Amino acid sequence: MRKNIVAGNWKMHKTHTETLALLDEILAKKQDTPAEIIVAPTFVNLKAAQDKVAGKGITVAAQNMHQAEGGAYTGEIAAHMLTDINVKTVILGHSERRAYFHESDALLANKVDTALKHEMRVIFCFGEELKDRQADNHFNIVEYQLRDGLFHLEKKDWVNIVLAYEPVWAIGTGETASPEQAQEMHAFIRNLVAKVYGNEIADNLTILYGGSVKPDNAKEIFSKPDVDGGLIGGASLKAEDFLAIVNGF
Ligand code: G2H
Repeated sequence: MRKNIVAGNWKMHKTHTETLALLDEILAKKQDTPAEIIVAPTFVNLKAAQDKVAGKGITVAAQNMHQAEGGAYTGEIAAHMLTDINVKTVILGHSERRAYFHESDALLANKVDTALKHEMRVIFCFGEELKDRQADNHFNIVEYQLRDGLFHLEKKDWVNIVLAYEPVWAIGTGETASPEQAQEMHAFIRNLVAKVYGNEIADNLTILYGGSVKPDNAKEIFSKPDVDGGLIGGASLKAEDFLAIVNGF
């Protein structure tokens, strides 16, 4: 059965105090939902966040991790450091990591392997830039990102993969893909996975949409048959907005 997920990517926002306050508010106001709720605070706040929400129906994820097992990599975080504090979900390949930190598809394939080796779940982000869409090249770009980042995996690995399609032109810009554009790409992605891995894996795969999802557009986007939830940036920073999006299911 395919799972619905709403994940808040808090990016480089929220101090320790603010993180705990936001989680208190989310915990106090959240209603029953069929969707899994995930929040991804910054590294320094992961342990406190995990301790606060443990057993309360919210999953904590990391926004990134290093591909090595450990060692002399100043400023980096290894998978076992995350799992040691019970953080078992990691966002990889966000377009900001690809653009500002030069993360390539090959590097991301390594990171995915490391995460899976540590039995973590990966939220794998990808999506085309505006120039690609304008050149009508968006399906090709997405296909390459998936082939190079994920299609070396074995069938058994897919149980720990969640996809997040995030068209770069819609991230933090206020510009959202229309529900029809999101559905069109999500259906393309699911078909592609089905061609390579078979229908069962494709049907059970959760594919999130990300890029300026807000309370007023979430419900319509989530109503599309191949959109299984969202990865939310700006609108996940206020409990009220985030929960309104969660209630889109
Ligand atoms: C895309 C998204 C969350 P926003 O980056 O990953 O951010 O909702 O602010 O566009």
